[in-house]
Amino acid sequence: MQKLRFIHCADIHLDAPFRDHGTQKYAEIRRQDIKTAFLNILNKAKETQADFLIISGDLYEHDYVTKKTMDWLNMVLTEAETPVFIIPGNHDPYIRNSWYKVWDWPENVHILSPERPHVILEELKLSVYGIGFSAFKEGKPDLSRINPPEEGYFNILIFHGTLDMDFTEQDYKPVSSDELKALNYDYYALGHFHTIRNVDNIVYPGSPEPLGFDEPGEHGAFLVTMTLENGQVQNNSQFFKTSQRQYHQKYLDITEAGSLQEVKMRILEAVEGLDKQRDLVRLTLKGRTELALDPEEISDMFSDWLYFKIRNETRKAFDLDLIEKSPTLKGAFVREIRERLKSIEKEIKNHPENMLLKEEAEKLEMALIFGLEALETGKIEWWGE
Ligand SMILES: [Mn+2]
Repeated sequence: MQKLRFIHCADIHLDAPFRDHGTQKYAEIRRQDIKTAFLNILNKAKETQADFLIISGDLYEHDYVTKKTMDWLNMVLTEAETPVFIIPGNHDPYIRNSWYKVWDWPENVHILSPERPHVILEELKLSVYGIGFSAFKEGKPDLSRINPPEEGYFNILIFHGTLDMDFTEQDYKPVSSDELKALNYDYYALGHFHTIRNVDNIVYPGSPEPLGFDEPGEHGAFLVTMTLENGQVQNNSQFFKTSQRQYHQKYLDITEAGSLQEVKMRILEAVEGLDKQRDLVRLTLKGRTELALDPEEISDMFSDWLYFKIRNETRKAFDLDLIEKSPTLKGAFVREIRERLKSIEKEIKNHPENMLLKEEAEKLEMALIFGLEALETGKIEWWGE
């Protein structure tokens, strides 16, 4: 039985700008987080004595990465001592002035480029083929130029691009899982999606450090063990966490809140158990209210958090008495529902034990608000739990 152990990571995005918070200090802390997450990957490789490391594109941000960070990268990759396979992604494409072309990379690093997409490591019985980006945007890749798998070797394809998406969107190398599987490789080390996604042996590990509110949860990379027995390759993947922070996008419907104090209480409840340093929070207030809300003032309660932003997307409460009098569709709707509510309330008085009637009344009250919402905005949003 032959065995291989390697680490698969992608989408590190060294020196990502992190401009959304608006302060330089925050951006610096977060860029350091990315480096710490990457060091966690290298340490894991050392600890587990991994045979090699795969980085499936977007290692750094071409437009922002500094020489200082490249020096640091050079140092830590050299210290890793293990072979490292890298393909360029859409944020670090293989263009004319790419660091992949002009930089003197350590000897243990293999950049898989169009000139040299295929590397064999005889001592590991390993064959690696890589397809990265040579521009910031690229359409459908030509999979026919990929070498067929090498017999008697572990065959890994490294690829950066979108999988099983709408194929009319051609900007980021769209492929289907069926197309990849038809190549008969043993493991497909993908990059581009920043949250974990896998279809059998086609794997996106996600970004080791999450980069925005659309990347919730814990992030990390995969430690993969491949075994070859009786001509069959088996993969075993273990996720390990590397991320320093966690993004939380929250919505709070404050329609029922009677005072600013209550709104503040509800916000505190919504973030209970979260950590000021570890958890980054964006909370959006929703619903209908007459309260005067100042998001900045409420945010001040959380000024000691690394990132806590409140957005106010509440709308003015409905004035039902006024709408009822108007000769519009909304007026007719309110009159109709209120009429039905009145007759149900009468019945409830006569049959106070009948729970179905009470449920019906609650439904009508909700229909009144949702119906008006739909008539006014053309859609219904639901932020309840
Ligand atoms: Mn990326």
